[in-house]
Parts: sequence; structure tokens; C-alpha cells
Amino acid sequence: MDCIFCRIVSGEIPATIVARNEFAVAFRDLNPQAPTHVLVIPTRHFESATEVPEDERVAVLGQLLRLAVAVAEQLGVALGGYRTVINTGKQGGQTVDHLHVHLLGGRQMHWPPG
Ligand code: DGP
Repeated sequence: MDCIFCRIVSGEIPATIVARNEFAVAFRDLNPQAPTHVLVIPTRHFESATEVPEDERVAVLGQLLRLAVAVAEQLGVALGGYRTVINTGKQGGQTVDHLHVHLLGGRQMHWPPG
């Protein structure tokens, strides 16, 4: 399968990895939108949150958010606050078809998002 994020998981493509466990990998976004911008992805390929089978959503999405929170603490943005975002599908603004959580921090976030 020709998935850029699967190739980051396997080490075939380099990335600045900040944390990983058996379920998920966290690495710096190539095009950061905040001083801290990390992507947290499952080691297994799922095209999007919608594509995770219903009976696996608690485990898969839970592990992603679990690592995102740990990385926020590790990188020192937990105290000041941060944002987690999952873009899903075309209207959701998803451009890479491997489920990922954006972790953004280090600056004031605004609402509504663009
Ligand atoms: P989204 O638009 O939600 O699908 O976000 C995809 C993000 O992935 C975007 O912020 C840029 C990032 N990205 C795309 N290709 C690469 C890559 O090869 N390496 C890294 N580190 N990030 C990438």
C-alpha cells in the first residue's frame, strides 16, 4: 500500500518521532501550524476515523488521544493548553488518508477554525 504515513511507521520515510508505542506513533508535522505541531497516528492503517470498524473505535481513538495527551505533557504544552484536531474526509480538510490526530500548541488558538 502506498501510504506516506505507513512508510513513516515502518521507518522507510524519515520523520522527527517524538513518541511511539505499540499502537501509535507521534511525529512532527512537516508543515507546522503552531510552535508545537505533532501528528499522532495509529500504527495500523485506517483511512479515516470513519473507516475504523465500530467495535474498534474506543480502542483505536482512545490510544491516539492517550498518546496525544502524553506528548502534550512531554513537550510542555499541557499546562498552557493545546488543541487536538482530527480532519476527516474532503469537507473535513483531510489531505493524508491515514487517520491522524493533530496536536497543536505553543500559541493562542482561535475559534471558529477555518
Ligand atoms: P490533514 O490535512 O489533516 O490530512 O493533515 C496532514 C498533515 O500531514 C499536514 O499538516 C502535513 C503533514 N504531512 C504531510 N506529509 C508529511 C510527511 O511526509 N511528513 C510529515 N512529518 N508530515 C507530513
